[in-house]
Amino acid sequence: MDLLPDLRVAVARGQIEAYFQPMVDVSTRRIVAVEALARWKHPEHGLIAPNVFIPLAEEHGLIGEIGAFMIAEGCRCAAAWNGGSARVQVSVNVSAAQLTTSSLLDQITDNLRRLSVPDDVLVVEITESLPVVEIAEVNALLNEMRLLGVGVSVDDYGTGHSTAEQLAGLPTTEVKIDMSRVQAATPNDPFIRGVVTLAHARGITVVAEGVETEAQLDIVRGLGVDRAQGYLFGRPESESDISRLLKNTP
Ligand code: G
Ligand code: MN
Repeated sequence: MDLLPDLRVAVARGQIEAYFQPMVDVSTRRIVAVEALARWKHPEHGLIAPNVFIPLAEEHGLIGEIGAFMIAEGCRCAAAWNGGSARVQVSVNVSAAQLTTSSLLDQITDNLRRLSVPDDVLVVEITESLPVVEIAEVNALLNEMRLLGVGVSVDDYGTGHSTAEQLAGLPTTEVKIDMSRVQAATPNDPFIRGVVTLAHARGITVVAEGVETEAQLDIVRGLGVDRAQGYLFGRPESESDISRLLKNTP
């Protein structure tokens, strides 16, 4: 099935939507953040997962447009959910291709200002290991984001793409341990313990991804992980469903 021609029109026709998955504080189980995840509602094939269409978009130069849409949606919802004293962080995934284009910082700045999103609400999640030549450039960009109050999260940590330098060398505020590591974790898990020690020494928040059971939650809590995300707490939901969930959170 060749999805590329369809993908080219999908953004323009509003077939790509932002869904949001909760992240909770492991001790209180309250929602403290949500991750924006792209969903493609294809008119014939139904819901198409991002792991199918994001690589396609990256390969064919469509990621810039989808990325800009996700940033705009993330900021719009961040503004809506952070009126008054409410605080919920909103994380948006940013691919390496977006990081090395010059407009990313402008897009983020414009959205944050226009919508008056409070500081420390928006977080960008980055994943790929970058070629050494680009590290300095990306580092400068991420430092500028930090100056805007935007958080920097290292995603899928422990999959082989990620390295300790990403925690130590980049202006990281959060690290998300990949679900493969979380679901295989033991109560004394040396990898997770190591990440927590390294992260906490630098004031970095640790998130466990893919928590599906109470047993997994107990293990990561015991290892000192701060936040958890996964089906135990909720799947990615539409804006209206997440809005309702947040309204009912004490
Ligand atoms: O790469 P990243 O960590 O941003 O991807 C998050 C993806 O993981 C989403 O597509 C989401 O649907 C999926 N996901 C989130 N929580 C769980 C979980 O508890 N179990 C499984 N199997 N998948 C999950
Ligand atoms: Mn992510």
